[in-house]
Amino acid sequence: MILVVGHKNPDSDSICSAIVATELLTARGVEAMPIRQGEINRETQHILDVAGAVSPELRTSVAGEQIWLVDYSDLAQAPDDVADAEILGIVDHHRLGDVMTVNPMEAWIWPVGCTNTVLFNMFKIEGHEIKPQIAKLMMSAILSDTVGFASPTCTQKDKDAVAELAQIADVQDVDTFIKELLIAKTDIDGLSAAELVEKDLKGYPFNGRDVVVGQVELATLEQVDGMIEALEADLERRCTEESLAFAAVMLTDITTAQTRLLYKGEWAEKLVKHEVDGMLMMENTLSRKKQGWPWLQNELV
Ligand SMILES: [Mn+2]
Repeated sequence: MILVVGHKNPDSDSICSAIVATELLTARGVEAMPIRQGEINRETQHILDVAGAVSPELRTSVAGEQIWLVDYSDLAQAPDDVADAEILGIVDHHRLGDVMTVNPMEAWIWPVGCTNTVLFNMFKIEGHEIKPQIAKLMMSAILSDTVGFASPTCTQKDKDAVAELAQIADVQDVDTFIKELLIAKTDIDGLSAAELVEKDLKGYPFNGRDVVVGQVELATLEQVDGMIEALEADLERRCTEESLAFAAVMLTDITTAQTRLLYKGEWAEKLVKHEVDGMLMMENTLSRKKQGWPWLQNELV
């Protein structure tokens, strides 16, 4: 039995790709099961509901198991006891991380907008049928990761995949499908400051220290107007409690690609020069992977 596991603090791609990769392994005749390392967010729940799919089981220990990693290859995002598991496969669309394997393994890592775009092509290469429900999960994940094709991470391969998957899933009106997905993505009603920071928080080891960068995707920055102080206090708390050198959260208006960066920690002073009227605005910044984090790495060295 192979366990297919997405990254910590799972986003929609991480959950959908665990289910889809399990489907692929099953089509190969291999016994597999999707698992998740954290709670399902609102957008992912919307996707599971629309597809009529069940959530993977919550499981954070993989010691003694054979596993596939989907949507990451960084130790920091893997289960804590991943060193005691055997990694047999990786499907991902991020930079190559630092996981190590004992035996040769299967790695599918493409510079595209979503892990599900890689999985879609694996289905095609291997000639497996894609069921409508699986197609719905795949196209939802691609549209989520590429923010409805708007992200600079989006490639022609992502667009081609969605065009074909929409037909299989019998989704006639892709624009409405995207709109409903983005409404679920930007729904932060009732979430506390800590929950917002945690929502899509990623840890990065950097220059021998630990850094975290979260991202909250919004329909308008006004959604967090009354929460700035509480969000900053939460970043401060994380720095103290987890000895972080830097903690930040990108507040991204996905309609204008404008991001406000809130940040705290020992290294925070390196960024102050970019503030205007006490605010650090990153223009034309939708993607943490391709824009936010590369810029921060330059500034934090
Ligand atoms: Mn992804």
